[in-house]
Amino acid sequence: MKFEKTPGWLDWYAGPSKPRFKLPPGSVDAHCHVFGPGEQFPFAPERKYTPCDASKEQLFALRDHLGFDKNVIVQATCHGADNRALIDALKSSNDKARGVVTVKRSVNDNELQEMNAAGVRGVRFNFVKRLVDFTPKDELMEIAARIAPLGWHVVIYFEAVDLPELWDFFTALPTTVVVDHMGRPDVTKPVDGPEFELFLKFMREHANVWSKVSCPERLSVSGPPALNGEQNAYRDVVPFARKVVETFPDRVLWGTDWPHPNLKNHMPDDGLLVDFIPHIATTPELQKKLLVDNPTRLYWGA
Ligand code: 0GY
Repeated sequence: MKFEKTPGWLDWYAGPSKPRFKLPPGSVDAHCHVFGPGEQFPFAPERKYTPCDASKEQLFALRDHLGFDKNVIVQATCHGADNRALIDALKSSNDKARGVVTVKRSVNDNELQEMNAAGVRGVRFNFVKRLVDFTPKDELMEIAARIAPLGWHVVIYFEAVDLPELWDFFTALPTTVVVDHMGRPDVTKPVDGPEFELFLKFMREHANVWSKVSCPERLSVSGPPALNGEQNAYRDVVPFARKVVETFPDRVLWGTDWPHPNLKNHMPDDGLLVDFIPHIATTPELQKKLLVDNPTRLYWGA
C-alpha cells in the first residue's frame, strides 16, 4: 500500500554529522522509532499523521554512525497497536534493541509472552491529544496490571499542563513509570516555577518514576544551532534537562527520537543532537549513568 506523508512533514536528516562528543562504550539510544516501511508494515487507519518511511536498517545504520551500542524502539502512534514493524526490528537486532509497545486490553497472555521473548520491556500510554484519541483509564490500568508481572514498565507521554489532571492515575501505576521528554515542559516558563516544580515533585515523591531528558528540538523555542550557533543550540531546554539529570541521576534516559515525527520547522542533525548531551549531563559520571548504566539496567536487566 502506498502512503502519502502528511503535508509539511519534514523527512529525517540524511547524512548526519559525526558527533564530536564521544559516547561512552555501551551507550543506548533509549527513544527512537521505526516507521514502516509502509509497503511492508502499513500505518494504522486511526493514525493522526502519516510519516515518511524509516526502516530498521536505517535506524541501525544511524546507531553505528553516531556511536551508540543499542536502541530502545518505542511504538509510535502512526502504527497504532500494530507492533509488527517494531517486533521485526527487535528480532533483527542481535539482542541490540529492546522495545516499548502499544497494546489494547484485548491482547492475550500468549501475545505478551511472545513480545517479551522478542525483547519488549514496556507499554506506552499516550495522552498527547494531537496524537491519539482518549483511551479510558480503566483500560490502561488493566493493561498495567497485566504487564507488571512480566517486569515491564509503563512509558507515559503527556503535556505539562495535563499533569495535575493525570497525577492520580500516574501515581497509582504499579510499575516503573518512564516519562517521555520530561513531560513536555513549557521552556519559556521558569525552571523553578510552579509548572516544572510539579514535575520535579512527581519524580521526587515517587521513586518508581524515571524521565527521558530527550527532545530539545521539540521543546525549544530559542531553536537549533543554525539560529544560535552550536554552543547555544536549544539553550532554553538546558536548565530543565540539567536539573532533572542532576537531581535524579539514576532515573534518567536519553534518546535521539529519530526519525523525529511531526517536526515541521526544522529537522535536527542527529550528530549535533548527540553533541547536546554534555550540556545537560556535564560530567563523565553523569553521562555514563544517563547513556549506559540506567538504560542497561532497565532494558537489559543488568
Ligand atoms: C515522539 C514524539 C511525538 C510523536 C510520537 O508516537 C508518536 O507519534 O511519540 C510527537 O509528535 O511529539 O516521542 O516521537
